[in-house]
Amino acid sequence: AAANIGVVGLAVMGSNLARNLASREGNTVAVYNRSRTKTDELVQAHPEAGFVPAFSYEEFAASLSKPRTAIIMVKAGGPTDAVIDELVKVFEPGDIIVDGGNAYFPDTIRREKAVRDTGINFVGAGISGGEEGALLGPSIMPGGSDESWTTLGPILKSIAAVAEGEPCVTHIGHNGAGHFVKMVHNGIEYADMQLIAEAYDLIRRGTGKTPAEIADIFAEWNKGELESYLIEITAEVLRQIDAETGKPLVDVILDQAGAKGTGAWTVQTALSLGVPVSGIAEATFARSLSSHPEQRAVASILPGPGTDFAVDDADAFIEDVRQALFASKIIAYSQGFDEIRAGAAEYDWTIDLGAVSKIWRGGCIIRAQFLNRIADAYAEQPELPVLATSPYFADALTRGQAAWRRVVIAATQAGIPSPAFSSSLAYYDGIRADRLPAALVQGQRDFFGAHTYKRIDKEGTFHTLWSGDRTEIEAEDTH
Ligand code: NBP
Repeated sequence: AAANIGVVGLAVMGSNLARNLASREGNTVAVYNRSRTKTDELVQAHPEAGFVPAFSYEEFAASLSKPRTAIIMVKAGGPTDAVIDELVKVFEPGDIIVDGGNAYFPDTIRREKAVRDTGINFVGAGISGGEEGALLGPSIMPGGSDESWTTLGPILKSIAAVAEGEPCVTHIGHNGAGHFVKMVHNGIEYADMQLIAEAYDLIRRGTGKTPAEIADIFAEWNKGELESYLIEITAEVLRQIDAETGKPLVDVILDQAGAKGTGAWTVQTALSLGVPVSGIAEATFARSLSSHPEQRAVASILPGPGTDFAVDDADAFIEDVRQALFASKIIAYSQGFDEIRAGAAEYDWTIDLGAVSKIWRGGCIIRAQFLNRIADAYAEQPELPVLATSPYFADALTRGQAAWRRVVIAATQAGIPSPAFSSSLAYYDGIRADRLPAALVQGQRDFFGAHTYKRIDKEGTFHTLWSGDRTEIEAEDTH
């Protein structure tokens, strides 16, 4: 037994994670892949890593010191179950199996329970940052038991990204908590990307600026409160010229956005938890809408407002868009953290929301300065019910709301879709409203389904005899 940690699955993520582990003081890394070639290639390409290759699960288990710790980095779903089944056969009680793939958190809850029954620890760990993150330092969101964190914590801390001196990893909570938080991270990523894309589209169509000129605007924004990895790479993408045509690359890329499903999971989960993550939902739907060329071709006959969109004062409009972007971003993150809070309550996890925002400051796709402000907000008020109402964010929304409204009005009048901007504003106006037309919805529900309603002026549950004499009676609560 020569290795203290092992990696199963040596495609791009697994091999980079194995190299990252091997580069840290004190680690010897055992590696195994279903098909032998990947193992041979990795070991030959990186002699400096001192990998201990294994060519069967038995050999892999024998090469690990106890308690054995192995990180699985294979395709999520069936392949993950297949590897767990094999590892359970060769591991012993007290050993630790970590799934670092993009598992759907209910699968992680199921697997954790099944593996725990054998006495082996199972940790579902969300890993963000793509290939580069895996190699140089990802943001890691591990779930699992406290016991497994004792062994695993120092190893994960050694390979995670570092932000302001702190490793971007924390024990999120039990069983599926880590993969749940990773899922919401990806959902927020969808919203952030869509908001940036809408800002770009509005500036381009409103001011006629070229992608390269807009790249300069984003580079400038990246020096202020919007500073983030996504803004930074947006500038790089917009500046890129296609070698073949000489055109901006963004103009030759097909405008159909793909998705691997984590945005949809975030929205589906939010729907079942009853959490309005409208920014993430609109971003996910915007990708779906873009990916139906047959529908878009047919619908192109539908008319727009019939006027050209050209703003009078380009600089003022660009500043309005910047403020609208920041305000909408606050709402998207506020909604995402709301989903984590609701998930924790539903699945009985204790999740420190401030710690979550801190481990997203480095290594992952949504890394940003902004996350420090979220950490501050939860440090001041751990039970904060709506993140957007914390003093810093409430102040930003107060300052930005007029610009935000102007941008949504301009987009609507010009016929430019801005689903994430406008739905975020609608959420803002909804959540702050003194009274909502939900009262009428309750009346309608009571009318056709006797679903009952509550009154503002007295306790109890009521029903109006709509098909009778329309008097009101006290009723059983049928919400
Ligand atoms: P892939 O998701 O492409 O999976 C390929 C790996 O799965 C190979 O090692 C393959 O072995 C192995 N595998 C399969 Br497929 N079926 C197997 C089975 N039945 N038994 C054993 N091994 C099996 O690799 P990836 O892109 O490196 O991603 C790994 C994980 O990390 C995924 O869950 C992914 O969602 C997650 N992730 C990826 C990124 C990213 O940027 N790519 C970021 C964050 C998380 P073989 O070589 O024998 O076919």
